[in-house]
Amino acid sequence: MPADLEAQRIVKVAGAQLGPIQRNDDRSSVVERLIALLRSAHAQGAELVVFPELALTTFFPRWFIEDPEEIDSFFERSMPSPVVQPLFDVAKSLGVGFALGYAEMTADGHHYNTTILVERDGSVVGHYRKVHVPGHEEHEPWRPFQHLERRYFEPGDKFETWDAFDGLVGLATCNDRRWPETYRVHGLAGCELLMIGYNTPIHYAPDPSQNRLAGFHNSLVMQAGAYQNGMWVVGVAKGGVEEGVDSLAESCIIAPSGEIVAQALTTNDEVIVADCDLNLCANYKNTLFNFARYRRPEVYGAITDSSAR
Ligand code: CDT
Repeated sequence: MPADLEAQRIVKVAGAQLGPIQRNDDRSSVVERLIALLRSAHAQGAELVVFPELALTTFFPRWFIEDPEEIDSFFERSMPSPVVQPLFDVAKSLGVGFALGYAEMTADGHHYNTTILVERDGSVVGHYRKVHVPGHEEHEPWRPFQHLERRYFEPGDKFETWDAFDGLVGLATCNDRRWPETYRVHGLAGCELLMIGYNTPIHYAPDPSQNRLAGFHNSLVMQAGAYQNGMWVVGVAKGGVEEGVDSLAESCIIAPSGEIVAQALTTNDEVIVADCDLNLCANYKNTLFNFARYRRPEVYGAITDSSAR
């Protein structure tokens, strides 16, 4: 159908970047910040607000914590948990949907780095559990700070694309954005809008020569992923200096052309918005990146299998 005869599908999306959350900041004060960001996004016309990864607490994997109770204190046993309920209530009353990253502890004791997606009417669209869990499992005292995600979180086992917000949408989390498979799996499912929260320390201890490239790599991977799959990508940081660790901000909204159409200017709490025209995805999905017509899975399917050499 010619584009001008199609129903318009323009979703105004906000990226709600967070500045640092210090360890002593109590969770209700963080929820107040989230609500203020959501209200500001709504005042700018947004109907979907994307919050960062692990948006309720400081980024606790930077510490080696031995006491299981202390570790579990960073996790939510239900969502909404009582302290987060006001965010759900305000969002529903304003008719605004949102994606919120948090540490999830299931009833049977599993731990995940999870994001929940909530529709404008307050219904839960789905949960996503981070697939690519970076960092290390054991205490490595040589580092200036730890990255113990692999100690505290189990990996999730699937990407999903949901019918929501007038289109096909998906979630990914931080390190996932560096992996082309994240975008391609969503792209193959027709995803039109991928939401990604992140916490990215600028110092990368295993190879500090990468430090100066933190911002470059951030936009490189998300812009390429958007373009090569004809989808909108919304990348939202928790940035700034948190417990002495400087983290990348630079939240941005990227069009299916690969162009950045909105970008945060600060390292603090900040809202960015863009009109995401979901019909624009077809310009790419039906031309250069018409997967059905041009992909050659019979040639390279095998090299995506880790058993292949
Ligand atoms: N949170 C997260 O996944 N951060 C990683 C840091 C690099 S791996 C130690 C990232 O990919 O941004």
